[in-house]
Amino acid sequence: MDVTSGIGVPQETLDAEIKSFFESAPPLKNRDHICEKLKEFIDRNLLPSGNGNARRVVCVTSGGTTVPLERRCVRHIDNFSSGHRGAASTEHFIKAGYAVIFLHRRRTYQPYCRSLPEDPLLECFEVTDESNIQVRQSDSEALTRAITEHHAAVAENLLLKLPFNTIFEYLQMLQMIAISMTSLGAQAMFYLAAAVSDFYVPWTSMAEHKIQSASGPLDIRLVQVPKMLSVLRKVWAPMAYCISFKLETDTKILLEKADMALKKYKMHMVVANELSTRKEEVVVVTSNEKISVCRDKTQVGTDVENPLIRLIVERHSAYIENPDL
Ligand code: PAZ
Repeated sequence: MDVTSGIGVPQETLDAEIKSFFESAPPLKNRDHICEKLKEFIDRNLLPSGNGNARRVVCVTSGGTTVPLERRCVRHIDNFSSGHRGAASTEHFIKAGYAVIFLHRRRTYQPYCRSLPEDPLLECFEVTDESNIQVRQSDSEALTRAITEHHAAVAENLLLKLPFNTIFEYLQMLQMIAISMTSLGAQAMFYLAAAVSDFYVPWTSMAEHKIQSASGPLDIRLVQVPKMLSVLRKVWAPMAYCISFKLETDTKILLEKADMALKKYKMHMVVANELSTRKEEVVVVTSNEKISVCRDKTQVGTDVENPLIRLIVERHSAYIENPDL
């Protein structure tokens, strides 16, 4: 019998690739600290909230993973993702009553800071005559709102921010988060908006030192990153509501690819988006629908994540009521 993983690769091969990825990945430096923070965050949110139930917790992944070319990394392969989707979605999830584990690429967009200037420390403040520092009048409202909302989310245990850089860090942390969220059952959600590298250089075949240009043209063999979505669904977090994203630049293949991902990885929902219009429109693909979700262009300062998260919260509620549907 040909037992496949549902992604065209025999299950045994996939298991071996995943095992080898984790065994050969450089161990996370602060693993114990992350573990402790996760446990504390989940335990607090397991306590009954206002409605007598554990709070819903969503892991939002955000930004692009890097692929190091050297172990003592001087160069890496990167991608376009700014983390805007993840940061905006985190704010909307918190507003909807969720606690968010924000697994994000270091130095990408952060929740509550999207409307601030690029370098808020230098641009939002000015030095007064008395050599004191004060907030510029024009930035005062945005800064006050950002600080207040961020502090409230952290103080109420609704936001845990965990940064990553590399594909190795990202996948190890995703696994830790998924396993630590098991106790939440159907109250848990994964919203996988990060742009995850498809190819990488295995740690075992990676150069130790900076690659020298004197050696001539660079010839690197990139290996496919094992497809972790199916493991997330089947093994790490079988009860969680799982949403993945599909990005394409060719709109002709976008919906077909999203549909394939939905079926192959048994996602509950795939959000399809095209690179240049991703801030204006997305299409939510489920087993029996394709729903176009657009930013409300009649209002200033709105984003597409607002209606998108509203729809997702509705669907998650229905799933919690009946996970077998
Ligand atoms: O991070 P950002 O706001 O610039 O872009 C968001 C996005 C396009 C990375 C996200 O919506 C997405 O599609 N992520 C998955 C990409 C993929 O691997 O297909």
